[in-house]
Amino acid sequence: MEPVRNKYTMRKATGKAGITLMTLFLMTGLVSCNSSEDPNLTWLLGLADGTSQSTTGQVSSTEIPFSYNIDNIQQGTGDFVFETNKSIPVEILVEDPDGGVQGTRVLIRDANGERVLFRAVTDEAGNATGVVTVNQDEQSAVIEVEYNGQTLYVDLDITDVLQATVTVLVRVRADVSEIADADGDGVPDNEDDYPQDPDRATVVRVPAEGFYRVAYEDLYPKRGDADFNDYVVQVYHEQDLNASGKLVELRSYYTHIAKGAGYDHTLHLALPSEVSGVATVVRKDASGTELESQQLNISSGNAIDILGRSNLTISSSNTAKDQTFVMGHSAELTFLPDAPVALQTMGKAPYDLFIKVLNTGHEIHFAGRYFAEDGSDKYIDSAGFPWALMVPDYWQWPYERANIHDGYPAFDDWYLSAGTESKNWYDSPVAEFVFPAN
Ligand SMILES: [Ca+2]
Ligand SMILES: [Ca+2]
Repeated sequence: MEPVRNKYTMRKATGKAGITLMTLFLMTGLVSCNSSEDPNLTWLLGLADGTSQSTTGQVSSTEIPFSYNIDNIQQGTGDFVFETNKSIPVEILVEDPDGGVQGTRVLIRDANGERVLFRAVTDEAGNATGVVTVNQDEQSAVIEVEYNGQTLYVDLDITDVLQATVTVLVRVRADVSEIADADGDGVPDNEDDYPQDPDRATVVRVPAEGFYRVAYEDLYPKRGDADFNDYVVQVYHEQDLNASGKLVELRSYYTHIAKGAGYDHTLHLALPSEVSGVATVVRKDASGTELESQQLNISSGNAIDILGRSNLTISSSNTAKDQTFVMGHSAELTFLPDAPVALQTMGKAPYDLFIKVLNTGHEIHFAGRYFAEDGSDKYIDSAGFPWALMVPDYWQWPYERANIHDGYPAFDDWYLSAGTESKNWYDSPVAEFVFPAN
């Protein structure tokens, strides 16, 4: 198909219907939703006794003068659930002297400017709302606003931030321009990850590079021995977002990488109960040969089977000193929701990824998700420890008979400070205690 020239104009939110002939040009999208009613945001905010911090700035070094205001809700104490990543809801409002500006492209990159964390186009009120998922030790990000053919930059401090609201006030009125947009979704061809598909605009990878490693202790409800090598899997996600920034397809990739346990396990994923759709799981052996494919209708939080019995999905425990690392089986999940889903509704990767221990019949989930009637976390043990950890892909699990305290001396600083110190504890392993799995 030949690209067509579409007219677009950024439009005043306060304008009346007559001026409504706008078309947005979207770079890529992100969520548009009322965050105050969002259950996941409520959950996030409920975790902390947050405080607010406001930052303002004036910028006129570009040809387009603008000012900005950032309201951050900062993380308080008492909400530590052993998380090494964080998802930050971000709301951005772009205004000019006449009010909110529709059709402005908004992009958030990491501090290096290399990885796209979030992309959206402002809605009719001038708002773009989404979620940025980064490691806990990430301290800053950069917001880019495309305006009248120029890029406005705002630095965003995300240290300990639970939620950010950013208002960008541009002192010149929005222009009208033209874009080549073959599929007519409002995202220019050169920025559209799916230039021929009006239902998709952006691919966001989570994590932005590499994998997460997820490690489980399997003695639940008994305390574990803190070796975090009983069942280890690595995972990454690709989210397809439409032009308004909602999730239209999720692809998740799982590989079994260690089994330092006598017990056997299976791996499962539960999506939020309000999300429904069709899941397809393709399972492959260690050489990448397809073993089976399974399709399942998902609703009401019913779980998706990801990987089968752990004694059959890897040929080595990958936990002994004389072993060479081998990869286990893998699974590729494709989930097509019945309707586009706000990223805040989806929650934070790796979502509710859990194991079932076949020998005990127990499920093991991440902390922070399931609570007993007395309010206690079902997946924090009597010593205040979780049975599941998620870490970046260069984390190496302890050898058999070693534990995470030996392997990562800074781990104790991290959890004893409730996550405020040594946020990058996994960067400093002690080689004699950890399996060289890279
Ligand atoms: Ca397009
Ligand atoms: Ca498209």
